Amino acid sequence: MFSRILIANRGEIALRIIRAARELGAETVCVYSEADRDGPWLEQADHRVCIGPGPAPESYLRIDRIISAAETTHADAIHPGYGFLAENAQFAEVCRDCQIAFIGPSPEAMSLLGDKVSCRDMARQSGTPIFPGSPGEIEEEEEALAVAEKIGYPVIVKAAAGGGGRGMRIAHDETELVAALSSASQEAVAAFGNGAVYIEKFLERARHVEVQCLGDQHGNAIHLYNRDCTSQRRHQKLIEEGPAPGVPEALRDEVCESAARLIRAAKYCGAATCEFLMDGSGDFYMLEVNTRIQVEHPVTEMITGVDLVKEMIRCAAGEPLSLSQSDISVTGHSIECRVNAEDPDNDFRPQPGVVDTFQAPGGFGVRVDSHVRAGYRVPPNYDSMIAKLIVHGRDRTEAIARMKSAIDEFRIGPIKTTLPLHRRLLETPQFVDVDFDIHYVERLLEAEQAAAAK
Ligand code: MV4
Repeated sequence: MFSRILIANRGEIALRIIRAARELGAETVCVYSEADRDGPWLEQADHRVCIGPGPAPESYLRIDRIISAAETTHADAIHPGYGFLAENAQFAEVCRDCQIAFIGPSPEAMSLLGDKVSCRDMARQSGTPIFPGSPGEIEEEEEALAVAEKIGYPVIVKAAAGGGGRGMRIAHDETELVAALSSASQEAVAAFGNGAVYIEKFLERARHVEVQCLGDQHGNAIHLYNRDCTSQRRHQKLIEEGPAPGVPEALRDEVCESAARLIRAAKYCGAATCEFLMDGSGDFYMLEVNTRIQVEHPVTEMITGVDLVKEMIRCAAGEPLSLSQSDISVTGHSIECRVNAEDPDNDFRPQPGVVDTFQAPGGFGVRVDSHVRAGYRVPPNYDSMIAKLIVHGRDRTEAIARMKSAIDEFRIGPIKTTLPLHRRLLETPQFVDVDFDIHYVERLLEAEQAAAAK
């Protein structure tokens, strides 16, 4: 096991990693920016190193400063958390060159799955369902037109290096496709320095279902079932739950096993998530693979009892997975609400500033992952998530009731949060009846605004 783990992140995930490291007997080093000087999680770390000013490009994204901090504190491993450098293959490579273990996949596995064209190719070979589309990168306009003719419009042009909704264009006919190819490619060059694009059949209404996987350095890979993340706005997830409701068990197992095969084929070490869209007839199509621990990982921990962060640390240390596939089963249902310091009634305007009141709910089946306490100042520099409220129940009905009760118990002020929106979403017939798609939150917000304007 590692003796000292440097955490190249902040906030709730830094605290989550500290807890896992402690249980494994490893010390922790937190790097932090000047804006995070008073971060409550820093008190829980064994060591702290300031790595620069508040803006992330001058601190949490500075590979050189993070490596220096690891070297001066004699850390033997780095956990990147999510965001920042978590999916940066160059960072993973620099760690390896400096003989510091990167708690995550090898740079090769990260690049292979991070490039959507090579990932799609591997998925095809592993029997993971994907959208009909171009066999690889589109080289010529004629090829794109021929593929679109074959699969039928609408199609979506995506950047091979894209993700989270960037570098995508929808085309309904030939004219739109020609325009989409060049604009998607140009945007991809500007954003990722890689203009490669591919084409898929575009699915209008869908649910977002993802599969949690774990792999080790000994060729083992398992899945830990799925989560539904359909409740989102502008590619920001709001509510996640697991297991994904309304997926027949046989189909669920088939898709989850195909995801595990893909992770195994990539010789993947650590936690990975295979994202899928599910259409109205229950068919699945893989979108992309996230090569990091995800915000919503507690949902899976609650329904499987597996500590995903401890598992990824052990795997990076060369230990085999502590579980085989037959050890994994689902118990009950879990829901997570992301509590953001944003005003949902004011176009989600960020709410930086001091949190005077922070009284977290508790009780049976309630978990709060948060770095916040009363008196904490939310800095304006980073993403606005201040807490994750996670519940577990015997079934989905109990989990929804428990979440509503926990939201009512949660007191945060004077800043506005997304809690009231969560409370409303949990009562919509769309959510209750699992009759939703990736656009329902945005449609609901528009309807609410229209009603308020009258
Ligand atoms: C799609 C799609 C429909 N058809 N691909 C958005 C982010 C990136 N992960 C892929 N995305 C999509 N890909 C095909 N072939 C619709 C989306 C999409 C979406 C996917 C998941 C969650 C929210 C979304 C919101 C808008 C569009």
